[in-house]
Amino acid sequence: MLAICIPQIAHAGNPLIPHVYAADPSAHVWPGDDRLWLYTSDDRPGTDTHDTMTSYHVFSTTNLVDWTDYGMVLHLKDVKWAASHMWAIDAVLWKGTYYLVYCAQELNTGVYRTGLATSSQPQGPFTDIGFIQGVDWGQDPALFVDEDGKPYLTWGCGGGCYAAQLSDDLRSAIPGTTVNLKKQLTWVFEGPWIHKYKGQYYLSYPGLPDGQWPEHMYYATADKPLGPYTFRGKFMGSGKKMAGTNHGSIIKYKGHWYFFYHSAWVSNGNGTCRNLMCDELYYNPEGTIQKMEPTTEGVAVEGTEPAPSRVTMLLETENGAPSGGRLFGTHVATNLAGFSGTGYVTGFNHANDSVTVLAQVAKPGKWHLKIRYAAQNDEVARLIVNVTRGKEQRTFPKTDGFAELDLGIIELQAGDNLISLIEPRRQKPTGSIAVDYFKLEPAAQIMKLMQSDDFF
Ligand code: FUB
Repeated sequence: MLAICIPQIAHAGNPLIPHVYAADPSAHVWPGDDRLWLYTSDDRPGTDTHDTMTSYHVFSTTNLVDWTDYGMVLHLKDVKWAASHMWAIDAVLWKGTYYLVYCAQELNTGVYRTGLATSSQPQGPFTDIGFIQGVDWGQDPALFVDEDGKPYLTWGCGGGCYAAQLSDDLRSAIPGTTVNLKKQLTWVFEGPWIHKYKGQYYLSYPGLPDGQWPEHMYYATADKPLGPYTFRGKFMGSGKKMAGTNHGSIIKYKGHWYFFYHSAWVSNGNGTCRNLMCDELYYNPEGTIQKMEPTTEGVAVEGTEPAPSRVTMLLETENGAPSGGRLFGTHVATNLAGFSGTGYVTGFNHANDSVTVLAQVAKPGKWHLKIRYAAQNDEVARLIVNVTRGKEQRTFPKTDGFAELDLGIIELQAGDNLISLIEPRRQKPTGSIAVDYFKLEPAAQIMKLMQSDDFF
């Protein structure tokens, strides 16, 4: 008998990736990589202001359902020129290097600058290299590279919405190319994003109708990236538990167009504790964008219901301080084959030598912890979560190369969690353990818990 395979359709669900407060998603698909990447701002649990934003997060997926959270990838403490307000963000792959393109208020002046930070990998962590020259009041940057390879930056907030062509090293706006698009973009307030569809440039942005909050999403089109733009209208309004702000990116992935944006569904409407969202975007035959609304189903994906978004936190030990972790007495090495990321941490040669990673979550809850490591002998190490004590001594059996060890369930608190592996005091350290990464998965299914009072 001939079996006919009909792909079944499920939905990824919204909010997307609800375990962490994140906003302003910039979506990218890098050449030669089938993953979709999200570069996002971070909101602090419990805050009631955007002024507490100090870092950025990166996520990836291959199917819009299973997401990897790489944790914090850049923090204010590592940006010498910046004082505060690490707001919206973008990223670009430029001449083989991944750049985070972000904004922060400059020390002493309070002026928003557009910073650049680089990494050899799409998931970071990123190292700041200073801000782009000639871009004043550079809040909400987005970097669009045209098909001819020319880079354009858009940015702005209430006072204006600007675009300029950047120099070949991305470090400055080419003099004479900056245009203020404000008059061409009805109600524009902030968050511009350019994408190209059928040869036309689409500039989408959050705007304030009649100058009134909350923000709605509008767009305009042009024949050239720097305009002039023609206003086309609204494609998403606001609604229940939206955040007041909205901000997002439009991208084609595996044959479909998507709008990534944010809401405040997880925080029950607190516009400063936002979560990511995604819905499919459709064009009319003449190229206008169809009106859309935030949906709870989210995007359609292959599979069977229920297929709510699932997440794995992958915290690479070698990232250390740039990702909010810490190495004490230990060091990063690359000699052993088979590590993930850019290395592993080893050299636990003295009592209390340690490696610490940072895990950030929106709400308290139980997580399943696995650690990937290699050891020439059976090893013992202390596992400490947020400086709690108890039965924290764990055995790490001898391995043949790198292997994952299941360490069971740990409890995370809302916000920052420091998870450490520490060389115990009462043993002769051998230093042979090599720790590759910490992996965390929610102990219960995310969407089910989201719907209960006891989310996480
Ligand atoms: O996330 C902080 C600010 O809120 C962004 O820069 C704006 O676009 C708005 O989303």
